[in-house]
Amino acid sequence: MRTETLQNKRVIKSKSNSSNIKNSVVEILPHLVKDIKLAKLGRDKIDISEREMPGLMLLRKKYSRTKPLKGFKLTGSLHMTIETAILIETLKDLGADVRWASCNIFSTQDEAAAAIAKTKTPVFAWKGETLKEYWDCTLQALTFNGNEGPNLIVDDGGDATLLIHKGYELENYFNKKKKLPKITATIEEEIVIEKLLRKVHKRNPNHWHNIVPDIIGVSEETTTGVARLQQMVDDASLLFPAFNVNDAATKSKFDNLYGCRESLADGIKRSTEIMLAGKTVVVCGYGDVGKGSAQSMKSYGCKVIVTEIDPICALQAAMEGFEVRKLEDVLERGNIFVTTTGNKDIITLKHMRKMKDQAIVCNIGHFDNEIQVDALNASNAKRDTIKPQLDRYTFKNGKQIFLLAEGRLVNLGCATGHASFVMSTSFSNQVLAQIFLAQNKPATGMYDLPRKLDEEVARIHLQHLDADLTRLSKEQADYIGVNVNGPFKKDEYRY
Ligand code: NAD
Ligand code: RBV
Repeated sequence: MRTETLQNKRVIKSKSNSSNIKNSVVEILPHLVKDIKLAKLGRDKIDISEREMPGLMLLRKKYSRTKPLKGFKLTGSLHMTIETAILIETLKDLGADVRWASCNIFSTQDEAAAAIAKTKTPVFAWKGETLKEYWDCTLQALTFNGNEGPNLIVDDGGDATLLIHKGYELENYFNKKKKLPKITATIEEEIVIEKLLRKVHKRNPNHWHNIVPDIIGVSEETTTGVARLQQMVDDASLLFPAFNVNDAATKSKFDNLYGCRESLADGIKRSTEIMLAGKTVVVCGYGDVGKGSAQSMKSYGCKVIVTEIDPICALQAAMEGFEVRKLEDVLERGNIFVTTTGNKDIITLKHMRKMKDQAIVCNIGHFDNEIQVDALNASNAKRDTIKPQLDRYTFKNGKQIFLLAEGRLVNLGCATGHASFVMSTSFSNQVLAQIFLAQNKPATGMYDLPRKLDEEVARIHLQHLDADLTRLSKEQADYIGVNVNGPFKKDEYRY
């Protein structure tokens, strides 16, 4: 019923009908967005943000004539924000045939999606999707002409890649056993995926085997997505090449760090309007995102406590002056708790029960399983939704805590994610990765951006900040054993 109402509002049905495409696995739709009338607002914001994305604009200038992505069908599964709209238009400018979905149910900026839909690019995303809608949108983005797949994928967190691999696995099972396995999953999202794959199987029992041979590769945006890919490389289950965008220095050492340094506070403040100065903030994890988050909170005048499992990161935190503690020992001290680990069950129901009254709990890692939200919802705590993405839970003893964005990444769920400039560095790497895949069609495996290109991305963005770079003399270059034009560091250098 809910889907019906939402669809009536959102869907602009095309004249074409799924029944006229043989073995179509989706209904043929031009797009699914919240409100196409938001397109003008989206376009205005895109125009403004383009000025802050010099990397993408330069790549357009450099490649829009030669069109290295021409003839390639490209699926994106990445937060449908204003920055992503500019990435999409860059990929289109380079010749790609693009379809897009968001990689999170709360991260779409509806005005950005509308502006993209208005250009007749099939985009399937709105803020506040259900899990079923989310996976239907992912399938829509992955399906060209009713039953074809993409050649190239831009993934963030690996959901598009996961759907393909799960679908392929299910077909393998069916081909071997001549029947589909029973759904044994207990997690809601896994059940949704299993049901969707069975629907696809009914429509076309060979769909995923048909599309996989045409996939040239995926470029992955984030730490957690890369970890998922690495596991597939390790167990030899990866079906196509993968490009690790996250570990480009101009991605993780900027977006994860400086991006979160600004967008974490944005998410917390837009949602709760809390005064940060003087509060005690517990940051779980001190990797790139944790470092940015801790620095951010410190700069507002918060007392910051860090939890870590890695002694190197813990030592870094301690030497930055942060108190390093176990979460169990600071539950009654923290006013705000932020998870940044990419790991699961960091904040458990037991932890939340012990927190002080009015504590704020949020996550900025990619997935929502860092906080035990399901257990909290299943507990006897009473949930009041104050507004979308802000819930207050009252425990039996009267103590209350606030949960932001239902445990999903707070900067994109409660605000609009990172600012455009830092996304320009990330997305320049995405575009370079896509060109690399299209031009080289490498063998299955994981690939990194050459350091030289990483330096190029940085160079473009330096100009925008009016920074003057010093040039090495030939003698100096020879003395430290590098080329005057770079690369300036060895591949192992960590920045
Ligand atoms: P990272 O690997 O650099 O850092 C994660 C840190 O968490 C590590 O230092 C690890 O030792 C620590 N950790 C793991 N388990 C822990 C535990 N039980 N307790 C305490 N610490 C623990 O990863 P990253 O690049 O900082 O990314 C972290 C997460 O944020 C990932 O899911 C990533 O995809 C996501 N991310 C989100 C955004 C955003 O805009 N919201 C931006 C970039 C990355
Ligand atoms: N991220 N995207 C945005 N404004 O579009 N903000 C953050 C945006 C990405 C970021 O690159 C990170 O790795 C990923 O979201 C986590 O899902």
